[in-house]
Amino acid sequence: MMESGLLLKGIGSFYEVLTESGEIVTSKARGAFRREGLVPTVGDRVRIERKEQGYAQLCEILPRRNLLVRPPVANVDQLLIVVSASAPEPDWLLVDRLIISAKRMQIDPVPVLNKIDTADETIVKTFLSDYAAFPILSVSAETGEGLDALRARLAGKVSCFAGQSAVGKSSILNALIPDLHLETGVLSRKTDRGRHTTRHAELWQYENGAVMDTPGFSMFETEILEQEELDACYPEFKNAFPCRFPGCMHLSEPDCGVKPLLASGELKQGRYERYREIALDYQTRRKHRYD
Ligand SMILES: Nc1nc2c(ncn2[C@@H]2O[C@H](COP(=O)(O)OP(=O)(O)OP(=O)(O)O)[C@@H](O)[C@H]2O)c(=O)[nH]1
Ligand SMILES: [Mg+2]
Ligand SMILES: [Zn+2]
Repeated sequence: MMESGLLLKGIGSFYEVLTESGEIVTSKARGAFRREGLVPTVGDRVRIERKEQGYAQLCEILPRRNLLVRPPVANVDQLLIVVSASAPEPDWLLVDRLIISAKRMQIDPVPVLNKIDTADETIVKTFLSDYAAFPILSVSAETGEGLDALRARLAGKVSCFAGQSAVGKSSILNALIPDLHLETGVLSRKTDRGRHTTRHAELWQYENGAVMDTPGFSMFETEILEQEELDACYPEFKNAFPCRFPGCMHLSEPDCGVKPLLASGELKQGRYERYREIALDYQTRRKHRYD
């Protein structure tokens, strides 16, 4: 009997598959995958067949809607981009770059402000204003504030947590899943490095979906973007009147449709300043593309 499931974790050539009936079944990959150059990946939607001797075979990998390389995970629905309301000071440029990486892979970016129990007023203001065009959340892993809304947002989806080190990604997951016991805090990280702990990709089933932690400064690389592709990563640009010049970089060109959005408040100054930096960076990379 064939069953569908979600690949949560790989251990050698065995894979833990969460079936539709909610059971976790250890399955062995069919030998043919290797010959076909297919690697079963965490997040894969798969078909398994249970065998007599109490084990199951992973028979088929269903087509993927996206595939991240670092960490290796497939079919991600949303990227929770965590920033801290106190320390460490937010790296807003990293947030904006993560948003772009997510959008390029058809992943919904969800900026999450953690540590609101120790909030710095300026950080909170910047977060709420700069990311108003996104489905933002404010939480505290410490007090539990806002976690119900986060739980609702995670339901039924495959979600990845990303962001700077020490913003509280693992702490949030521990608060959501009581028996998870992920290592948190600076000390545990030092120990990790000393022991050369390999952190592998693993999904945890959660609220009819699944979640994944990623360590430190995980960054998803993006290919070089054309200006129009970059434009599409900024929901704030949606109501911009078309610019006079096609491929307008919205820097200081005449009759630019993006610049007026600053006056109307649809585009925030901070987002725009970081946009300029990112746009110029892509321009440089486009110029040197064939070097
Ligand atoms: N006050 C407060 N401290 C928090 C909160 N969430 C996490 N922390 C603390 O922040 C520190 C870092 O938390 P982690 O969960 O390890 O951060 P991380 O994002 O997983 O860090 P990396 O694994 O290094 O990427 C720990 O000392 C936590 O106790 C919170 O909501 N409020
Ligand atoms: Mg962590
Ligand atoms: Zn323009």
